[in-house]
Amino acid sequence: MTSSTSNESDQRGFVVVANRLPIDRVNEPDGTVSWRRSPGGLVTALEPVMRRNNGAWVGWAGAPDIEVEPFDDGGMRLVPVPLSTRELAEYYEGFSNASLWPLYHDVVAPPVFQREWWECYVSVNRRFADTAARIAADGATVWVHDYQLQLVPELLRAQRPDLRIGFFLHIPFPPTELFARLPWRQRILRGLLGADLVGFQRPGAATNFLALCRRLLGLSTQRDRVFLPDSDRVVRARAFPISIDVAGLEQLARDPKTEARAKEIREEVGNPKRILLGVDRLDYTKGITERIRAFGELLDDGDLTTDEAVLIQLAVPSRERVEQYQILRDDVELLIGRINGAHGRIGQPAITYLHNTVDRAELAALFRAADVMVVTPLRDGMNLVAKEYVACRYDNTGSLVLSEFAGAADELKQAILVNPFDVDGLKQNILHAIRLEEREATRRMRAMRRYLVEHDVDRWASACLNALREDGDNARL
Ligand code: ADQ
Repeated sequence: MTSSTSNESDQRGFVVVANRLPIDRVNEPDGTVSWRRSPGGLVTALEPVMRRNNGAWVGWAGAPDIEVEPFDDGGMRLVPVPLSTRELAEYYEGFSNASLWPLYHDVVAPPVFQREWWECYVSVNRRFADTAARIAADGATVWVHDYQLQLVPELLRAQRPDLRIGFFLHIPFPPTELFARLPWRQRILRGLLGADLVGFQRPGAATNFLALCRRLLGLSTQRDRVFLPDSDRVVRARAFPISIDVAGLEQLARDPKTEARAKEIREEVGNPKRILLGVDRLDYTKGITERIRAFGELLDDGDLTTDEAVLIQLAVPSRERVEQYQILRDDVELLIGRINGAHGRIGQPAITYLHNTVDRAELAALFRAADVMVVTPLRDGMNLVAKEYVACRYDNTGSLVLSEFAGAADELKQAILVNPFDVDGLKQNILHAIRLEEREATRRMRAMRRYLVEHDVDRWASACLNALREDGDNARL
């Protein structure tokens, strides 16, 4: 990793702008500072494109109140955007995660609107746009990511009309009646319309966006196009469902060390007939309490015993300073405590719960150990965990219980689809998955795997970038 200050020659032809850099700044116990690569899917997907195009990544370095000079890492230029403690509280925890996040996820928690948070969101978005404008070469492609940066496309275009700008939203885009609650609704739409191409996870999200452009901005649209008469531009809005590094994960799953660890996990939880698994960020959109309640009721009703099935629930700590997340953690832990108190035995809890991050190898071993993967979000842009489970089931075994409110349900059609708001239905379907005939489980898994192998994250990135390139050729009216 080399460090140097930014100058004219550092300009790049391909720039990714995201809230976080693909690496984290870590304070080591001995007082030194190091950088750790975060193994996220986005980095994996973009790495080849980054290398080919000598790309740059603009994002926050993960620690407040520090200024870090741009530096090179593995063929990528990393350009940190500083955030103060106050900005972290107002732009990130406030407007992004307490206003937009719940609003965009069907208000499964009530969104909070505060004018100071909005002001801070605007000024931080401006800083990201200014940084991208400095680093982008003439005519460069700039790809902006996610709900934290929805104003960046417009702010960037105002300074750099020569750029080709794409935007991708990783979370759902809400229906018109919900989006209309947002006090700054027109500003957000105009922010997004600064892009040439706005990408969503599901076709329904693109439809919502097009309807809002008509209704709130009075713009005319035709199929996936929005016409902007003032600037003579056309913006396209389309779905590009994101995916994972299927081959890489499958390779890890096939590793004999992974299989040995999977066997060990089965023994550690008492060798039940079936292991159920939940893996999520600890977030109220993921339907964790609904899933655990359903499992607990199956035990209470006597429909299930812990000899037949136990649940392993992994929950990555998330947004721990936001109040809703603290409440959720208490609810989940209370519920698990009650169920384990009633149904666990010494050395064999009904639910094994980890509030922790695990590495990729351990995650793959868990996916290999699990007979039934239970993915029950109340609303989710895509849900990569569902795809990761399928990628690891190379022997076509195992069942996936999947919420119809996850984007992944559009593609993984042979999953056992559930409505997580319907506790009885959820219980029946979990039981159905546990007792599914092997032939039927194999038929479903084979079909899902066939689809997934064809639709991996490379294909997603190429589809987005090719569409953006095409748009560049006919963006003018
Ligand atoms: P997230 O809401 O974070 O992503 P998801 O798509 O499920 O949700 O991705 C979570 C990632 O974290 C997965 O790769 C998973 O393996 C990993 N993970 C979860 N628990 C873990 C643990 N305990 N230890 C280690 N890793 C863990 C947002 C949107 C989604 C969308 C993605 C990508 O909310 O809908 O699919 O972006 O666009």
